[in-house]
Amino acid sequence: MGASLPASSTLFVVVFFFAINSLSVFPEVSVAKHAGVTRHYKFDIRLQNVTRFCQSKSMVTVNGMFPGPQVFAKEGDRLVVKVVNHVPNNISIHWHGIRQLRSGWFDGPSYITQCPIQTGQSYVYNFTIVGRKGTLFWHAHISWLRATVYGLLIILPKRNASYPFAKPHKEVPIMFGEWWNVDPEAVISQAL
Ligand SMILES: [Cu+2]
Repeated sequence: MGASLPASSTLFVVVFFFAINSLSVFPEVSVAKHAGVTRHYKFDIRLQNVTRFCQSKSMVTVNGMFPGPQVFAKEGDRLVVKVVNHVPNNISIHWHGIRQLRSGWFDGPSYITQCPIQTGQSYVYNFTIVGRKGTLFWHAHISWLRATVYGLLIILPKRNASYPFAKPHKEVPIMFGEWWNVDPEAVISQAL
């Protein structure tokens, strides 16, 4: 990268608004035998030019979005996420906070539960959400790609199940992240 190191980073807050009862946010679903449904997502890992704080740079993203797309499910649903790697870096995606019961190979950490997804390759994560509800997140789990590759994983209560508190009129997820003026991968390479 042409920019000088070390990087200056700026903390910023991303706030998303969405109506909890808006079914339009849900992706196409297919009915499964178990209580939940199967929800399909596609993550295209690709480079995208992003501008924040008057600085522009090319970064690794999911579907060209920074932060990445929100994933919605209900407790008991199955998530099927096809990840296609279009960038030079190896990558994997960790589903942070999900209990991988008999599906450990879909947990996501590169070189721990799976080989990373190589350039031009794809991998399908396929797991059921058990014993979790609330706002979790997903992120890249190799080197420092997690600096730009992350997004929310919002798990609503099962159908006909209640919230563990009064049902909110509206939810406002807040995600914290950092902005790096240079490529974090270049920073870690220099540090190593
Ligand atoms: Cu994680």
